[in-house]
Amino acid sequence: MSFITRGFTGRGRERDDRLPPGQTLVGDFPVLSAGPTPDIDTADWEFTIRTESGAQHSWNWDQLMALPIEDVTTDIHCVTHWSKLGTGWRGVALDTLFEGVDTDYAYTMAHSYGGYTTNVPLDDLLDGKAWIAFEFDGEPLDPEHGGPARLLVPHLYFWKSAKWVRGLVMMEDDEPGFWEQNGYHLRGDPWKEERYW
Ligand SMILES: Nc1nc2c(c(=O)[nH]1)N[C@H]1C(S)=C(S)[C@@H](COP(=O)(O)O)O[C@H]1N2
Ligand SMILES: [Mo]
Repeated sequence: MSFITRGFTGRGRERDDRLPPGQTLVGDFPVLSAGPTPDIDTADWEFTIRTESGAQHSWNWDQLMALPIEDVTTDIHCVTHWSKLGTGWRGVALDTLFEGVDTDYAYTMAHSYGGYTTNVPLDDLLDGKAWIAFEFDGEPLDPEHGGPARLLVPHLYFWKSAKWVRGLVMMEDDEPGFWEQNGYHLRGDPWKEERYW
């Protein structure tokens, strides 16, 4: 029986089935930023969804805080092969923000303070799959991790989770954002290892 016991207790060799292919667990929270960390006061913060009609739906910080707030526990996966399991966030679901938005376009471009962009299909933002997150681990989101608020789209590689997010522009066609123009996959599903294209 000893070989069976060893098989079940040899944790070093076991692969957590929450870990997508090619990923490795980390305990810390690496910072990956393509540029400097912008300094954004919540008093100046605004988030805007712009549609094909030219309509702009905007929320300032107080308006965001007045919306239904959700606690989210989720795994995150960076294309550079690190994953964290069971991370805790607090934010507002994109479903809530899109409630009053009328659009026929199926794609979005997320824009950040500082100029970062990333494209995300609208389907990947709705049905409880994405949030504007402003707390991590029970604390206000660190500026280096995207504070005061970032997009959180945990079922896609983490480059889709735009830090310092300031808005979404609806797009008729899928167009590449910053990393996608530099070779990252247009969608980025970690379970299909959609890393590069
Ligand atoms: N605005 C902005 N958002 C960004 C990035 C960035 O450089 N700028 N990097 C992306 C990448 S590649 C990753 S892996 C995650 C890293 O988030 P973290 O620094 O909180 O770990 O943020 C994503 N969002
Ligand atoms: Mo990344």
